[in-house]
Amino acid sequence: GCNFKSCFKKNWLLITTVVAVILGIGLGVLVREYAKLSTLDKFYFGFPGEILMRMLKLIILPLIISSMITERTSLILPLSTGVAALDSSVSGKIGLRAVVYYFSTTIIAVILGIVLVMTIKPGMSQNAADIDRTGSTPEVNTVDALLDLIRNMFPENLVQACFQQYKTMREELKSEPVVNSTTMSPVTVVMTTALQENITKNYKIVGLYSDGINVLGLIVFCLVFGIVIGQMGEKGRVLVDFFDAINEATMKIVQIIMCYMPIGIFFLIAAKIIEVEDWDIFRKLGMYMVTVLTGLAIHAIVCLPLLYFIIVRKNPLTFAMGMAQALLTALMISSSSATLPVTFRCAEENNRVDKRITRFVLPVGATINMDGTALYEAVAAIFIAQLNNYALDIGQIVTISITATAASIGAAGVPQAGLVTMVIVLSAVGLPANDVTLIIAVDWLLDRFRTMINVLGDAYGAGIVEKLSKKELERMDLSSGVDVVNPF
Ligand code: DAS
Repeated sequence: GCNFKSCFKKNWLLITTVVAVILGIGLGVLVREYAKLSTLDKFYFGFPGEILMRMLKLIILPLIISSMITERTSLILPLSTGVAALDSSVSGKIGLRAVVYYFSTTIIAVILGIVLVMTIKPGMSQNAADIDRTGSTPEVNTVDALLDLIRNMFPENLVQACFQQYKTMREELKSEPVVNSTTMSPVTVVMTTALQENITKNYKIVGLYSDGINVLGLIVFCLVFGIVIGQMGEKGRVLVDFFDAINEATMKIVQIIMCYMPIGIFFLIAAKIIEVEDWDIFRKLGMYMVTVLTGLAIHAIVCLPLLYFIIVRKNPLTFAMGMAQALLTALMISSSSATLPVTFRCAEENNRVDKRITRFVLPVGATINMDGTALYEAVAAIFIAQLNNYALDIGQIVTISITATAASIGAAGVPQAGLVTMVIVLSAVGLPANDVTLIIAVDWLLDRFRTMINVLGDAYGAGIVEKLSKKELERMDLSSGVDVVNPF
């Protein structure tokens, strides 16, 4: 059940956050009206907020490494040990179906979010003058962008991957006549021509590495590393324990950062209000919330029910109604893990999903299947790009979808975990983490709705995997001689 003290603690943090947002706005407006601050003063004013941003960035590296390496715990261990009632070949099949479901629905959510944020364009200025500033993005073509994406998945140096990522930049060569046969010796003419043919279409590569963590490379390496040490048996044990401990420690540090969050938010928001020139930013923030909420609603009302109906052939609305109490709990406490007991009850008692399925699909889903979080992360990253007039190329958009998926898998099912892992998505494409201020201000609200969708996704997953596994389950019932109790 719900631990009283932890419930209180969660609410305490929520209350201070909301109060910090309100007080921050108030202080910002007051200072703006009555105190004439110099630019330097304004800069000092935001200092406690700057510290919050530094802490969030600091935690990225240990967070990616430990959460991705330990992800095998949720991906592989339940398949072998977690489901006691199932023999290993059956549990393997069910596990595979669940994982396919988790990934495909998360990808659908991410794509939905990207399509919405690119059509609604919440972060774009309506002001034509602003749009003109777009200009100087480096020339990269689609092929370059996609190749960079793959290159980044295979970093050649792990240490370097912690602070640099590969980025092709091309610069048009000056159209000066490079080959001049009247002044050059014939040998030089031949050599220069050969050289020039190596430089495709008068472009040369000017930059190979840029600042920013190679998030994609680290994710790929850590996932593989985690799976490998998980399968090494006795010998790998020490590493598994080691990274589990690091992961636990990292999560504790994240919690400490969360406690500082209200203070940081207070100053960040006050400073933001003091410095804004362009009040349009609040319209944009409103549009951003509308975009996220619309995406979550479409995913919950169209995508998931449709999938459920196509596969299970039962009324998805009845199923969703059966989950109502779990959904409401998720909305209230914004944590899929803490909602888990209620999710179980609703799925098993109201919707009569087989316990052998729910005991596997729901807890694993609560930690790795977060459709709402993935959608939100993709929308937030592209929103920040739009705010900065930062033109994203196709490779960066694919990077956002992959890292948003990974970040949702890596996020724990606790309040605002998605906010912390979002910094990962931003740094993957080199977006300024500072605009997170705006997003932090409204995250406590969006967190609730995305958690609700996370829980709904797990629940539909249980129904769908049960239907797909009907044969195995019936065969097991027959072979073990257990009476098949038909609930209907
Ligand atoms: N609130 C989390 C959850 O439990 C995830 C998140 O912060 O996005 O689902």
